[in-house]
Amino acid sequence: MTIYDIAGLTRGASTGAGLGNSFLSHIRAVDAIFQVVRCFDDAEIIHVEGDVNPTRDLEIIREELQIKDIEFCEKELEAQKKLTRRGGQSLEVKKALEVQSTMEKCLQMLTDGKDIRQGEWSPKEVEAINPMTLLTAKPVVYLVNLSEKDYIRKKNKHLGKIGEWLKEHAAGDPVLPISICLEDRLTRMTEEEATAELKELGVESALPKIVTTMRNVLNLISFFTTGTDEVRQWTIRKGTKAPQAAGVIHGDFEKTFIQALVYNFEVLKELATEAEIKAQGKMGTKGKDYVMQDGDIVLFKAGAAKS
Ligand SMILES: Nc1nc2c(ncn2[C@@H]2O[C@H](COP(=O)(O)OP(=O)(O)OP(=O)(O)O)[C@@H](O)[C@H]2O)c(=O)[nH]1
Ligand SMILES: [Mg+2]
Repeated sequence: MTIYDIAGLTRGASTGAGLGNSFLSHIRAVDAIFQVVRCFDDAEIIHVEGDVNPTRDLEIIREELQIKDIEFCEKELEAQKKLTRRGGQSLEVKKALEVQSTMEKCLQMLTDGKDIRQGEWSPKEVEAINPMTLLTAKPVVYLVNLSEKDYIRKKNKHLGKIGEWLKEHAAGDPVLPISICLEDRLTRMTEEEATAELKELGVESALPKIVTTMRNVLNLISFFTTGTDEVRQWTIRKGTKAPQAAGVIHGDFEKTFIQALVYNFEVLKELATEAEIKAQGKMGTKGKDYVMQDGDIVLFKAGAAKS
């Protein structure tokens, strides 16, 4: 997972204010968004809007992204209308009519203040929407940035309002608390120091949860390969079959895939050793149609590459 820091998305950005439209190409290029929401008070850290007000900030970002998506959809609608104006029954025209009605539906949602990811879309509509890389179609994980004190006591005066806002505008999107101050301090410590500090404060770092939440949102899962001296983690999409998973390790393995020996980490946790797993018949031989599961530990058998 690669995380980019996107700067300059403030009120009016969609029309060129602040760093203006440069944020746009950056957000268009990503698969999903972490949106950091400021909830900490600190008079030294001046907020562009003058005060700390998380729901107003959420509202600004929502509007800026929606304004951009409205522009994209209007452009696309015009392009499709040019194709359908001539009329006729050709496949091209039929397709254009479908895209046209999907764009109209998108525009209706956006002008109603709703994000595209909140809509119910048929497979045909998804086909029309996907290539547009609309900003509000991307999954979002909200990160509520608290002061250390609030993170530790799990309380903040804005949380109630944020919860209401998310329920109305971002139902189903994950939201996680974080204290960037604390995480920042931890990164400056050795692993032992950080562990001791967290134990002392009685909290956990938010980062592992943040990473697994984003992987979930992106439908990413892990499988592992083991050798005598190392264990490696590999990332694939949910639904990936064994040969394609093997191909992540080496392109040739996909082409020459024979079978996979598989057991799951959950089973390993229970039975502790590979020998015990074998003894209990929990190691499976899987063919090319096997759908990989999160936490699979795999040995792929592949033939020699054909030349
Ligand atoms: N006190 C305190 N300061 C913080 C916290 N999180 C960030 N800051 C500070 O806030 C300032 C602004 O943080 P940035 O990360 O640059 O903010 P940003 O939202 O990314 O700003 P842009 O990139 O300009 O859009 C920095 O000086 C940070 O050190 C926090 O939890 N507490
Ligand atoms: Mg920044």
